[in-house]
Amino acid sequence: MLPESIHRHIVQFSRAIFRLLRGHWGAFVKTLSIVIPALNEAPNLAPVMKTIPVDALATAGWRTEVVVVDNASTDGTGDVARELGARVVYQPARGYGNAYHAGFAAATGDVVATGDADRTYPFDALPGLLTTLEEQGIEFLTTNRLVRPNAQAMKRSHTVANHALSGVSRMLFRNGLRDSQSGMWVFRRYVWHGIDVRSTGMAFSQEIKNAAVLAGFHTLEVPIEYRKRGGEVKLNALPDGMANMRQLFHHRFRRPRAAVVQTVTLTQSAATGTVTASPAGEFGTTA
Ligand SMILES: Nc1nc2c(ncn2[C@@H]2O[C@H](COP(=O)(O)OP(=O)(O)O)[C@@H](O)[C@H]2O)c(=O)[nH]1
Ligand SMILES: [Mg+2]
Repeated sequence: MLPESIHRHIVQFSRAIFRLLRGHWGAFVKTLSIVIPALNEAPNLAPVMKTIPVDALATAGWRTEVVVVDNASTDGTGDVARELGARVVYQPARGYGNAYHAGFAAATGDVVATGDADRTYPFDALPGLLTTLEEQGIEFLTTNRLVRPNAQAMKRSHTVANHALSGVSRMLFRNGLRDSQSGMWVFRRYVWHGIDVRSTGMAFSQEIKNAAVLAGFHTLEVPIEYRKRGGEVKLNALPDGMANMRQLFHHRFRRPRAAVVQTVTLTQSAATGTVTASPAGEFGTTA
């Protein structure tokens, strides 16, 4: 693991380069990793992949890779994703946060974009979101689903819970964000190396936003379209909601880490080419 000072210098160096080149990106090949966590989402993957506007992104100068994190699915999610042309990372430890820790370790793009594998998030909006990121010099862009036109897409109880969690988040972190639980973010990859995110489950979503704000990255929230989910919800509303509430207070009052540690190693099988994440479920044990 890199010592904290070196780690900090790498993040600061990346930010300096980013600022220097701002406005000149058009002259370079820009690389984007779209990271999608998937637990038993096989039937949703083809429609999801179809909404990724690879050609429009290429026209805008982005070379795109899609990384699907198969979170120990039992319905062939990994195979389906591979057939559809995604890079597949196998994460044996279940959990939304575990999936992202593995996916971010595998991502190679300068910019990372995320979203669920359940047809709810508008990947077709990515060209516009990336333009906002570039033109406004944003380092961490998050999205707001809790706008009137999306009212039908989310269960009423989930909307109420999302507003409650977002209100507490705003109070504790002064982050001004309306939707603390949105799973669509677009950010410069160096941000991931400059923040301390420990959640292995659903709280990962709020934690990454709050950690980016705490670390002083230039953050913006923009409204997006949110669509009805295909297939079965993986979220356990009540326990996940309670766990998220606990995480908010723990995060706000915990002692900052001496080092930013994200300990996922990826191994590739020579025989099958499968990339597997390990260890999993435990982050930051060496601080
Ligand atoms: N809840 C949950 N989702 C997971 C897990 N691993 C991967 N995922 C994926 O993470 C995304 C979020 O789950 P979802 O049920 O859509 O939660 P919601 O969007 O908050 O209602 C989906 O694409 C899931 O397939 C896991 O262990 N738990
Ligand atoms: Mg979802």
